[in-house]
Amino acid sequence: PAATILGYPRIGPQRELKKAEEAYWAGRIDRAEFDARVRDLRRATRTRLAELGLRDAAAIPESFSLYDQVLDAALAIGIVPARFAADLGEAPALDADDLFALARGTESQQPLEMTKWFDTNYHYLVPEIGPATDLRLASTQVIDLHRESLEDGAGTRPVLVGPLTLLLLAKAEDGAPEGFDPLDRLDDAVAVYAQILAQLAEAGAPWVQLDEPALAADQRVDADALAALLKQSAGRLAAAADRPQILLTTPYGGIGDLLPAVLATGVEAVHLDLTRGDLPTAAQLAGVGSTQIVAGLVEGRSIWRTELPTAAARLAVLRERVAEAGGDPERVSVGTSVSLQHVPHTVDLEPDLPGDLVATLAFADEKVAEVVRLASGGVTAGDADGPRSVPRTFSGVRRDAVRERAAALTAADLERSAVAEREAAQREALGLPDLPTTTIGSFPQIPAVRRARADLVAGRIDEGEYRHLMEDEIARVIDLQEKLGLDVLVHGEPERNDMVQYFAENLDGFAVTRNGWVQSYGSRCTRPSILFGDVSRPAPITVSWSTYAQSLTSKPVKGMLTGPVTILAWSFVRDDQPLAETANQVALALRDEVADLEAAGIGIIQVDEPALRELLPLRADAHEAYLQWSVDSFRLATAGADDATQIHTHLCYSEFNEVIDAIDALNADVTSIEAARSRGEILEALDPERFARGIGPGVWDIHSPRVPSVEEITEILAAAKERVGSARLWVNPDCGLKTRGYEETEASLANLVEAARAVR
Ligand code: THG
Ligand code: ZN
Repeated sequence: PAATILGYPRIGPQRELKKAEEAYWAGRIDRAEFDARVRDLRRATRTRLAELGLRDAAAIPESFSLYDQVLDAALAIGIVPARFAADLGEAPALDADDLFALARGTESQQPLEMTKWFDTNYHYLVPEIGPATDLRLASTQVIDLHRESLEDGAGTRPVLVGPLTLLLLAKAEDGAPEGFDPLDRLDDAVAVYAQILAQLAEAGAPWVQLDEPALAADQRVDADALAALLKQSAGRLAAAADRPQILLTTPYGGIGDLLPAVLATGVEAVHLDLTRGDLPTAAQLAGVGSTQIVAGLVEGRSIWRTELPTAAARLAVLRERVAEAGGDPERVSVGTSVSLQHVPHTVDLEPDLPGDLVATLAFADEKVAEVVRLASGGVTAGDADGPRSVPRTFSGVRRDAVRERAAALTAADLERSAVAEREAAQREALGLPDLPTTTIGSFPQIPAVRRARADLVAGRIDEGEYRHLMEDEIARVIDLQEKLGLDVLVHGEPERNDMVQYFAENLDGFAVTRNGWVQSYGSRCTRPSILFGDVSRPAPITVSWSTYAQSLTSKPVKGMLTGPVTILAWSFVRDDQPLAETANQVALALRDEVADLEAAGIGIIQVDEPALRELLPLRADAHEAYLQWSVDSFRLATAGADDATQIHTHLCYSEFNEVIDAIDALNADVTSIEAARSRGEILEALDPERFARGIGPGVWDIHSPRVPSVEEITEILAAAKERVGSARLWVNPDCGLKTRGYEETEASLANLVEAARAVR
């Protein structure tokens, strides 16, 4: 059968895209140079994929995007908010500069909102649409890319986010009438897609890929409505005469009983995610006819090597079922479950990883090779119920001591004393004023700190010198906070590159990569750590930094840890045991760190869980089980603390209301949350009957360099105090300050302290 993938990393093996963009934005290169560089990157990608075995050009998705694939599709059909009218060029020639204006904002306009793409760590830009949005072919990028590909002799397969997913992910433009739903514009959107398809056909594209991942997640409309919407979108596009053949993909999960509706649209090929989703039954395949099925058997979002015999056996079962349903088993091809954009380029760039770990890894290039091998038919089928990834059996994967400790846990290990007892003990131990002021943890990372870390990695300075430099920075940050008059201080985290990677580097069971960059949004990337084995803590991690900071001041210094759920969410995690088990191992390591911090005299310990909401499953029926283990792992990490030790947590993003009961169940003493962009809703949710804990709704939106005035913060605090009372209200910014500059940080914190005093 044929082989294909859904998409490939856009960033480039050496982060060429990021470098070109940041150089262009900073004015270091001009538009012509920028265009040339990104074209070279696309060309290299096409060549690479052909070399890896995708010989038929139409099997290579043209999945390049300058910033985000959702933004590309929105721009293609003219979903451009009216507020940007004055900032953009003329359709149909909206170009890279227009795209960057929407993505990054302009002098007068905030950028489009960014939010998580399904249950991944990728973030997309939320299209804003209203009843009057002029839907039209506004950007010809997808057609231009196809022409470019043909010029280079390739003729790859154009890719677009499909109309249904695009509108399900969009939000109503500000000022849209009450009750307007972006889906109200589906007919208009489909009409523009039809034009694009016609132009692609004219340009010579034999295939187009339309991604409809929304089918794999619960939506605001039910399954019957989704089936009808599919008919109205893909069905109408398939009915058009003038078009390439359509491959409709359904990544990020199973679509269950929606399959018949997908097959009924009349598209030529349908992709299924068979890693998250089950193999379809013959009954579900009843309408398959001559439709090609792309079997997404190679997990595109993990970095584990596929157990090919299992995949081959599942492929064989699928082909039998297709035949049973009256289809042609020869028309089943092999693909990835999702785009490979969520994994790094290649394991070949990782010379430091141990060989036995490497033998279990497959990044994007290696996944492509797996797809090609499976499709070649050269893999002997094993057991269809066998392991989905190559088992990891080398030393360090199983540690008996870790397993014995986890097995001995009881419910009591998750419990602390009653809140009132803790409150009394903490009041006595900490002696804090009403409305205590604090920060979330990190202070701006100045160039000298980044340089010191680079010097350490390169061997230009030794550990001792590095520690000195960091301690100097900590002393500076403590001094600054004392001058500002903050009540609870932090050490500022200069020693951390990334709040997850730092712990991964200091725990057993993890490996870190040298070049394993994955796009987070736009030009920004992270390097997720690899959690491959049982997790334990060989030695205290943060204690010496926190105690050093505490030695410099009589004010309490908060210990700063990253919680188990976030450590999992932002790493590549082993798939050979339930996430809950892995989370508990991480939690136990953190529990020891909490105990050591406490023993060393640190009276307040913050355990951040910014990703708690991120791992929430796409299907509502899986929420409860997730919230159970995720909350339990946080409790396991923190419940060993004495009554007098105050446990804080911090959650980023504002989808606070969706998980407020889970946040309550974390049983932390104080919770700080992002609130700047959703103040009203957050205050509404902070019903003291429902959430009776210390709470710090952020008073300063740290995502912007704007300095909030004393009056502004005072007003916010007064309203919050009205709602939650002065005994439980904390005063803090929205999030960590790592990405901010010192100028606005000092000014904003000074205003924050003054406002807190005024409200007290
Ligand atoms: N750490 C990790 N994962 C995350 C975040 C994080 N996922 C969600 C969220 N935060 C994503 N946000 C960002 C914000 C900034 C950057 C990346 C993700 C960023 N990255 C640097 C870059 O691309 O230049 C590289 C940082 C580095 O050198 O490590 O700016 O906080 N794990
Ligand atoms: Zn945050």
